Amino acid sequence: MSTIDYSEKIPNNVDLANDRTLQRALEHWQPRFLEWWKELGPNDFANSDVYLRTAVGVDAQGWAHYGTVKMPDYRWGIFLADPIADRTIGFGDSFGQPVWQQVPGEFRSQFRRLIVTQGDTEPASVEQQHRLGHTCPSLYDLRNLFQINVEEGRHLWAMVYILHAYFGRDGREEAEELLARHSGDVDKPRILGTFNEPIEDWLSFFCFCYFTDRDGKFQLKSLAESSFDPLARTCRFMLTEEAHHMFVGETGLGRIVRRTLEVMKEAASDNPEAIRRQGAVDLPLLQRYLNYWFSSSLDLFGSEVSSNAATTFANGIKGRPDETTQYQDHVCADSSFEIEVPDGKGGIMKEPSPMRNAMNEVLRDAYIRDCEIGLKRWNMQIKRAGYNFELKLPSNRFRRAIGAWANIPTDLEGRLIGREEYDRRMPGWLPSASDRGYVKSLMQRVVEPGKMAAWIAPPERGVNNLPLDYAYVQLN
Ligand code: BYC
Repeated sequence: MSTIDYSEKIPNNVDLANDRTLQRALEHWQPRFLEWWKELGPNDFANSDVYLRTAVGVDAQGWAHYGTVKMPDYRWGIFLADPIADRTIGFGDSFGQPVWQQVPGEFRSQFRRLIVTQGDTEPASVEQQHRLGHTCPSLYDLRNLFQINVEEGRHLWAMVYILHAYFGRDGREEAEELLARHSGDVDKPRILGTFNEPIEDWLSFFCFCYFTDRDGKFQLKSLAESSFDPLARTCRFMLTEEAHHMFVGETGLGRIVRRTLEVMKEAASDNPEAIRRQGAVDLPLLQRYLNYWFSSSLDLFGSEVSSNAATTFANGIKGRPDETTQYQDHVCADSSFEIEVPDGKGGIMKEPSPMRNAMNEVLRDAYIRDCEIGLKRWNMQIKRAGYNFELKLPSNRFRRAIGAWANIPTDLEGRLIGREEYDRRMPGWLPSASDRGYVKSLMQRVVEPGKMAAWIAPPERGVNNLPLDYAYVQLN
């Protein structure tokens, strides 16, 4: 097992000290990263002491150390999961051959495109969440936000390491660009749509962690199958950290549902107005936020039929999550996959696509099934409380901006409708200006240890077995 060298300026388990050129290049990038963090990270809290976990090893047990840190002093480092001895290529045309320790020249630009896209999302999310700390519902939540922020910063380091170590001058230039594009910037936006959407309230934040970080899980799992072993190992370790981000999303939304149900019981009403008078999030409002973030996150998988996806699969660049255990056919040269597309006459038709071209859709299908799990749990809570309201994921055809369904008006069930009806009904499907205004009004900061905002129930337990009223952040 490799250990992490913390005496180095950049903690790492990649023996950076023995590659002076690479070390110098990364040490040159490091102050730029810190400047970016200062400008667009949660820097209004630079002097706060935050109870954070820091990676200290890469094995499943005991990989993290918990302690109080000021965020600018967080040790962002480069950690790759341990190599798997004699690992072979798990899919595509080179199936069964030894994995690569260097990027084959002919696949260089395809690899670079995916690594840059992955890398771009990490700082984007920190930028999106830049000001959330000011309206935290509790110190526990504030700490979780900061934990996520520092780890997304570390995930940026993970991709920058790969770019610097394996892509020469192009890689160094791309690493600079990762700090030059900004979420929502009109001239230099982030690459993928969702990462340019503002996250101005905690309901959006929890939806983002639930839906968008889950895309991260699926994409990282696919890249963890890559034939380029350093990329696969980097992504494997990133997944360890990613799990917490989805936990924050799922428990955050679950706690909102729990609090709403308490208020519904107290008010003896499920009328949204009555719930809002008590300062909670009515369930139809929550549903509209789910509609928004789920439909946006679906686009992150790309087009249903994609030549990029076919090429990256064939070339062993990007596989499917759990490729080895979940699938029998790892080559997919002759199989096909049925895709639903608009028939051009106002209906829907099924069309077979070569399996390799349909890989984005295969991933999106698996993602949707994974998203259902939380909804089942919350619906169970609602049912147990005696209400027959059901939270639902909208159809994967609803409000798409990428792929076969881009700009095709459908209702939440995915039925094709006219543009006029679509525009008219949209305010009932997505958060309206008044919904957002109401949610904004709830965002009052609560920073007394153990106290929660009125719109969210406390979590079941604190962080790392600490009590809930522990001062997870000392604001100083
Ligand atoms: N918005 O053939 P197509 C995470 C572009 S999240 C804007 O349809 P392809 C995280 C596409 O780039 C995981 N543009 O799709 C979560 C391409 O442009 P170029 C991030 C989009 O290439 C929370 C063109 O459309 N990781 O980690 O098969 C917090 C045609 O593309 C969008 C990855 O995404 C969109 N939604 O697949 C922090 C993994 N969708 O190149 C972090 C790496 C597509 O022609 N990326 N386009 O200019 C990939 O695997 C692929 O690039 C995609 C797209 C799956 C994104």
